[in-house]
Amino acid sequence: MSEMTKQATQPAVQPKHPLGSDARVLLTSVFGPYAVDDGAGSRLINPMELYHNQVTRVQQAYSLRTFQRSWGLMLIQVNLKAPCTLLDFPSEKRFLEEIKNNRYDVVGISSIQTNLIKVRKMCRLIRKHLPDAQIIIGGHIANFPELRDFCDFDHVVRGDGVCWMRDYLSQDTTEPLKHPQVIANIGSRIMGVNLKNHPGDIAATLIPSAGCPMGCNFCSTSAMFGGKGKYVKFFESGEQLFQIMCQLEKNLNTSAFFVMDENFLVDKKRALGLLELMEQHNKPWSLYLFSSANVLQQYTMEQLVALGVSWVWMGLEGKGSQYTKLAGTDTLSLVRQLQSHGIRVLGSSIIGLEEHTPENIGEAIDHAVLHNSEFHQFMLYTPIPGTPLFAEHEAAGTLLDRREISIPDIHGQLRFNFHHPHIKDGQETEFLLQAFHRDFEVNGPSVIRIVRTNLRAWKRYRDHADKRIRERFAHESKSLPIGYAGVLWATRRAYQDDPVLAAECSKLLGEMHEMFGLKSRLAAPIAGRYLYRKLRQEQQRLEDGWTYEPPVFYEKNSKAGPDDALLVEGAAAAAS
Ligand code: B12
Ligand code: SF4
Repeated sequence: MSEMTKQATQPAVQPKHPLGSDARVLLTSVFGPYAVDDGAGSRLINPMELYHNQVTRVQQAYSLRTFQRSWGLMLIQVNLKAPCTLLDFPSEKRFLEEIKNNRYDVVGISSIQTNLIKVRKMCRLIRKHLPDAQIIIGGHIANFPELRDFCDFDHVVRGDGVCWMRDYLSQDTTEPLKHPQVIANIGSRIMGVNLKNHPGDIAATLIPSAGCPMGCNFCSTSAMFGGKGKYVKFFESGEQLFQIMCQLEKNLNTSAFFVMDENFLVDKKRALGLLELMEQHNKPWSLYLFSSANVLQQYTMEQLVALGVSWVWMGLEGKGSQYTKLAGTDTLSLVRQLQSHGIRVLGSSIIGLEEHTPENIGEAIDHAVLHNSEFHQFMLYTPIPGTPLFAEHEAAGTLLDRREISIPDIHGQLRFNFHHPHIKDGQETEFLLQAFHRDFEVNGPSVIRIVRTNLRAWKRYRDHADKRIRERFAHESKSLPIGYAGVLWATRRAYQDDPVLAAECSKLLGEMHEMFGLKSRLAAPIAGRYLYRKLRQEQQRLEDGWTYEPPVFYEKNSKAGPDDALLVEGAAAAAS
C-alpha cells in the first residue's frame, strides 16, 4: 500500500505484537440476534439483511431475504500466516464460549457505529476472560470519535485491515494478496421459497478494491479509505482479477460475481483488461456491480454488455442533487437504457437532502419512483463520523446530542441524527416509509420488474452474433419459462384487485408464452399455484412476527493460511 494511504488511515507508529505470526488470533463480527429490540442495541428495524433492511423492507412476502458474510474479516483471515479463527454472526453465548474455552493473544472485532453497545460489551468480556489478549477494533466504527470513552481496547484500525494486521503480526506486508472464496448470498428466500441463489444466479463475492475516489460528502465508505481522489486497490490488474474469477468459477461452480467494490468501473484500464481476457477465454460471466452514474457513462453499452454487467447498484440520490457523479446525467433515461440491455438496476435515493422540505418531498419521492428500477434503496441523509458531512454538522453544532438520539438508532432507516433545516419533529420517519410504499404501490414487487427486464433482454440478445454473449443471456434467462412464469401467474392472482398490476402480469405472461410457447403455458399455472400457496404462507408467517437471523460461521485457517485460499501473483494492496 502506498505511503499516501498509510498516512490517511494509520497512526504514525505501527504497533507490533510481541509474538508476531505465532500469536493466536480470533476475528469476530458483533453478536446477534440482530432483528430484535434489545438492550444490546439490536433493533427489529435493523436486521442483518441487505434487502429487507433498506431495499425491499415494505414488500412483505415479496421482500428478498438474504445474508452476506463479513467479507472484510474473511479477507483479513486468508491473508494472515498467524493461526486465525473467524467467528461470524455468533450469539453472545457462542462468543463467550469461544473466549472462555480457548486461548487467544489477539481478538479483532469488526463493527459499524450502530453496533457500538455490542462492541463495548465484547471488549468487557474479553478483558475478563482473556486478560492478556490485545483487542483490535476495525471496520467503520473506527471513525467513531469517542470510541475510547465507550470501549476498552488496545488498537483501533482505520481503513484497510489486511495490511495493518500483517504488519502488526510481523508478516511481510508486500506479499501478494489471497482472495477468500465465498458465495455472495446466504439463505436467500423470496415469496416463501428458499432459493439456491440470488434472483438470477448464484454469485461469488469478488473484492477488487475498497473505497471510492468520488468522495461524496456523506459517503462513509469513501471517507474510510482515503476520501476524495483516493481508494485502496487490493488487486491492481484485470489479469489478477481474471485469475481469481477463474478459480472462484471452478471451486464454487459459478459464473456470476458480486463485485464488492464501491465503484469498480472507475479503473477503466483494469475493467477493460478483464474484458479482454473474458473475450479471449470465452467466459460468459455475469457481474453485479456498484457504480456511480458518471463512471458508468464512460463505457459504451456494448462494453458493459460484453463485460457481463447484469446488475448495477447506482446512487440516484435525489432530483437536482448537486453531486459531481450525477452532473449532466439524466438518470431516468440512463436507467431505461440500462434496462433495455438487460442490466437490472438497484437505484439508491436519499430522503432528507438539505433542499428537501415537507412541501417538496412528495415530488422528490415521485421522481425516485419514476425510475422504476428493479430495486430501490431509500436511506435518510445521515452524517456519519469520518465524513465531510459529519464535520460540517459538527462545526455548525447541528448534530443531535446523545440524549436526543441513541447510537443504535442511527442507521438511516428511522430518524435523522441532525437538525434538518426544514424537516422537523421526526417527520422524516414517515417520509422514508412513504418512499418505500410509493415505490412498491406504483412499481409492484421487485421480482416482477426483474422478470420484465430479463424477458426483454432475452428477446434482444438471444440471437446476438457473439456466442459468449448469447450464452450469458441464455444462462440468465433460464428461470423465465418455468419459475418466472409461475411468479407472474401467482402475482396476477395475488393482485387480482389491482387492475394495473394484474394487467402488467398478464401482458408479461403473454410475452413469455409468445417466446417459450407450450413450456411456459403449462408451467405458469402449475408453478404459479405452488408459489401462490407459499406466498400466502409466508405472508402469514410475517404477520405472526417471524424474523430472520444469519447462521453462525466458525472457520479456522492452518498456520500458513487456509488451503483453499486463492493466491494471486502480483502486487499487494496498492492505493490509487
Ligand atoms: C456488506 C455490507 C453489509 C452487510 C453486513 C454483512 C456483515 N457480515 O456485517 C449487510 C447487508 C447485512 C449490512 C447491513 C447494514 N449496514 Co452495511 N455495508 C455493507 C457494505 C456494502 C460492504 C462491507 C464490505 O464487505 N466491504 C468490503 C470489505 C473488504 O471492506 P470492510 O468491510 O470495510 O473491511 C475492511 C476494513 O474496514 C477493515 N476492517 C474491517 N473489519 C475489521 C476488523 C479488524 C479487527 C481490523 C483490524 C480491520 C477491519 O479491514 C477490511 C479490509 O480492508 C458496506 C459498504 C462498503 N462498501 O464497505 C456497508 C456499510 C458498512 N453498512 C453500513 C450500514 C449503515 C449498515 C446498516 C445499518 C444498514 C443500513 N440501514 O444502512 C446495516 C446494519 C446491520 C446490523 N444489524 O448490524 C454503513 C456503515 C456506516 C458506518 N460508518 O457505520 C456502510 C459503510 C454503508 C454506507 N456507506 O452507509 N451491511
Ligand atoms: S459515488 Fe457512491 S461510493 Fe463513491 S463516494 Fe459517492 S456515494 Fe460513495
